[in-house]
Amino acid sequence: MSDWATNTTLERIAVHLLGAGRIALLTHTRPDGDAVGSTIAVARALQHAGREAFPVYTGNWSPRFDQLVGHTPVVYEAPECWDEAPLDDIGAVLVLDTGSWSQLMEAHDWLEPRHATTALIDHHAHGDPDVADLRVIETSAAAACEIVGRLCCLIVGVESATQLPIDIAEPLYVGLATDTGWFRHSNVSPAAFRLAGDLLEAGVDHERIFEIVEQNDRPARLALMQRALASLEYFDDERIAVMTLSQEDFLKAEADIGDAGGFADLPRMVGTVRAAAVIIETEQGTAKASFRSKGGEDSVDVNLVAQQLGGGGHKHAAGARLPGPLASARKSVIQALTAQEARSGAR
Ligand SMILES: [Mn+2]
Repeated sequence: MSDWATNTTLERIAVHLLGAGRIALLTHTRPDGDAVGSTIAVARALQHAGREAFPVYTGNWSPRFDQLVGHTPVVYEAPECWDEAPLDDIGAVLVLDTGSWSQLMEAHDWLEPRHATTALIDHHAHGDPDVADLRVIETSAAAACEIVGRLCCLIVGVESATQLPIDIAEPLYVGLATDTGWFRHSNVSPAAFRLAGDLLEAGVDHERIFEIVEQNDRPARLALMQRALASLEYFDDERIAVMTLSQEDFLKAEADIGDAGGFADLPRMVGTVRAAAVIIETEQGTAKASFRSKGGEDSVDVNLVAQQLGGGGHKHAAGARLPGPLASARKSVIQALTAQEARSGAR
């Protein structure tokens, strides 16, 4: 939609939140590091300012973020939670790291009538403006946490992120680090490194955070990765790489969907590969595709590929949900990817 753009300031969002008694923080379903980091950081900033705020998480929860959440009160969504305390008495809502109804499905009926008291902060190129009346959207931000860092400074009342309390600096660092692939992806920018530096100055222990978030997997994750790699196929002179994971793969690896994060990054280590996809069969028999691509002149815009398939995201990282069965989803993905690769010039 055309009015997917900033229409307010972070200062006004801070005033809006501080003026509310209790604040719910929503993010996209199956929250990742940026989703968890940004919501936990704002929850703690508001608590520092004497307000009651808590994140609400929907969809599969990844236990690797348990330590990050710590003792901060959060709501793990259940169908009945929307009618009960603490969600029955909310003065303001902040949606972070998404603005798409498709990623807020579980919250939709609760959230839609609250749009006038809802604010959103996002860094994605597309979204639904009717999710929130107050919007700050910065597509140049490497992570939602990059924008949220400034909001936290306003809420806590400090000049710079170097002065943020450590319990706010840590989750911000997790969001920034994970959304940039630990400062490897194309979204790495001077601003991202400046914030990272500020957060380290605030006391963040990089090695500890890395170990908690990235070196904390179950053996099931490697077993699932083995199966994903075994399924790897190349197309278009090894420019396109596609992997699939069926429900049987999850069963045999004794893994669940939370163990499959980041697999689409793996084929990019091959020199010829310009874009990669991993397609996962869901429990419902539908499919979920994740896309990644490399930069450069012949870069494949996987946001366009995902959009063609009803999804979206960023130029180098995007996703889409497809109807099943897995084999037909795989066919659609290969078709869309190779067509986009052919359009991407420099061939
Ligand atoms: Mn993000």
